[in-house]
Amino acid sequence: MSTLFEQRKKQIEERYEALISRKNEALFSENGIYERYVNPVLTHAHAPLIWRYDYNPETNPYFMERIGVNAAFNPGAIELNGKFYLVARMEGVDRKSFFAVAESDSGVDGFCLWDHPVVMPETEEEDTNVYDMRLTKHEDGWIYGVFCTERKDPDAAPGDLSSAVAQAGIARTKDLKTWERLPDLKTSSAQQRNVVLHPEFVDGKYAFYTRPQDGFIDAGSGGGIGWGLSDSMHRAVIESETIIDRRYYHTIKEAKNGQGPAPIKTEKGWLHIAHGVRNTAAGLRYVVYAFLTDLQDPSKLLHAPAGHLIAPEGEERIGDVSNVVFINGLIARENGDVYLYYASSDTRCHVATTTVDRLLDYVQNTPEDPLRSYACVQQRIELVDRNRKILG
Ligand code: M1P
Repeated sequence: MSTLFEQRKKQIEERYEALISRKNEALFSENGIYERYVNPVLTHAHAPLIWRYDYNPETNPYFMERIGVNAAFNPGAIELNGKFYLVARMEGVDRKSFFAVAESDSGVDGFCLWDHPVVMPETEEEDTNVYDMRLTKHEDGWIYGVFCTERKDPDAAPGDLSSAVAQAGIARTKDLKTWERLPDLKTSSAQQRNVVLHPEFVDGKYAFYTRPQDGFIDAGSGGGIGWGLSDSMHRAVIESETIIDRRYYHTIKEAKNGQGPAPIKTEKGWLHIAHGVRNTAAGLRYVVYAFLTDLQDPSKLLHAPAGHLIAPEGEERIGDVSNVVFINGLIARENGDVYLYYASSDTRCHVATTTVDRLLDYVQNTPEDPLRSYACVQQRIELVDRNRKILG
């Protein structure tokens, strides 16, 4: 007769197998810009069973989960030798985030996490929490991972166990297995999150997208997505930070915004995917948007379509931090295909597929935000009238 241990082990293994082998399917795209998919590509349930269960019947007679996983979200992404890799933010039930690599052949399903999570070395200042890695294949030959390192605010009042300081941690690798930690980025901002390394040298220097902010949550005087150059990655320092994509009153990015993954180089310019945040009665709402900057000067904004590219829909709207879509990973293939890896509500990872051509059409031909209701109406009437001429 089988024991409870054996019964549960069998059930759990069968369910896991069904999850990781299920095929994904593109949904019809109403907007024509990208296709969403039926299933998320990575969830907490994708965490390998050997991460979670003690397989020894002596010490785990009920085959209970011993170290649970709460969420899998905000993945960095990279293509290596034709395979799709996500470096996901895995969050244990203990609330700590860590990185883990998942690989897939198709990019839309079959993502399997490696047996061991990433061992991210620390600097002399320990990290309390690390998350949201942006991967950049730099022309210097390294793959850099720039991520948020969060530590308790040393100036927090006694009894305040929430205030934190966010800074940009930096590590590099050649294979996603062994990571060399470099010193954190230094800027004049009190806090930094959503820092991303540009893939090419600019004026012979390393170039970073930054997001200066006054507080851990509030951007405060931080005006938007910043840009700065550093002589080195061994001790990366940005002396002067300029804002390249501003926050604006009454837009999808009025509260804050942040660069997503490293931008895609196209013949029309650098194609950026970012996130914007606004305040609502139900709390902050995070959406994904896009913009284009100049090929020679990546800090010069060329086109900025109004509004969001991706907003939370259906089950995406619900999770640990609801009403959020966030992006820090994409894969742009040689053939022009683009895989946007976004996460919903700080809970799960999804993919949306498109092409460089479709995204360029979107950023170049979608009107900019005219910033006033009256002007929005004029913009729409102009479209209606043009269509009326065509349709009669
Ligand atoms: O909870 C939503 C997001 O909040 C932060 O993003 P930002 O710095 O723009 O506010 C990050 O902690 C991100 O991980 C999270 O998804």
